[in-house]
Amino acid sequence: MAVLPILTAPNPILKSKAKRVETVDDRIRGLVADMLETMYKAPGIGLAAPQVGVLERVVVLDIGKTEETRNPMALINPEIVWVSEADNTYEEGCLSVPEHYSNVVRPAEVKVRYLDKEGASREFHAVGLLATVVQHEMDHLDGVLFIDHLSSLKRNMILRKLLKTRKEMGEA
Ligand code: K1U
Ligand code: ZN
Repeated sequence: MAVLPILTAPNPILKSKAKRVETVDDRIRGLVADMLETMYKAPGIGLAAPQVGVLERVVVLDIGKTEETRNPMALINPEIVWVSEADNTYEEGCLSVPEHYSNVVRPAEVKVRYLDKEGASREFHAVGLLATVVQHEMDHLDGVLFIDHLSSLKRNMILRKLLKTRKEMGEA
């Protein structure tokens, strides 16, 4: 297992659409293991493959609060098959948009169909924080960041700040 570097915005990979996984094999299971290790190390409660530079439709999640209550989930080719009419607002963060947080409105509940690590088709019903995080991670698979849900004024302000920080750190 390995901790992978997490890409930060602006980066064209984070704006690209990820491809469906054709076969759930040891390569994908290895990617899932590396993504979970990377997510726990960050720390984060979700991670999508494009955030580690892999344009494939793979997501990991764990909203457990402590190591004792860990509940890692891996979703391969996830699809939202139902959304609630009611919305929920949550102040979101993103490991690819470090140190910025904003309210985002999304459906309060969703039903998600996905392949598990053995390639079996499964579904789950998500509410509350889990519903927010799974939608946030699935956006990453389509090249959408939480800042894309904000006004262009707010989004550009955040992107400018990220570029400034990157320059100050000598990375650009
Ligand atoms: O970058 C990501 O996609 C992960 C992101 C997931 C997320 C968080 C909140 C709302 C929507 C999506 C994060 O994990 S940011 C870090 C974070 O929220 C957190 C970190 C440690 C403990 C608890 C929360
Ligand atoms: Zn994110």
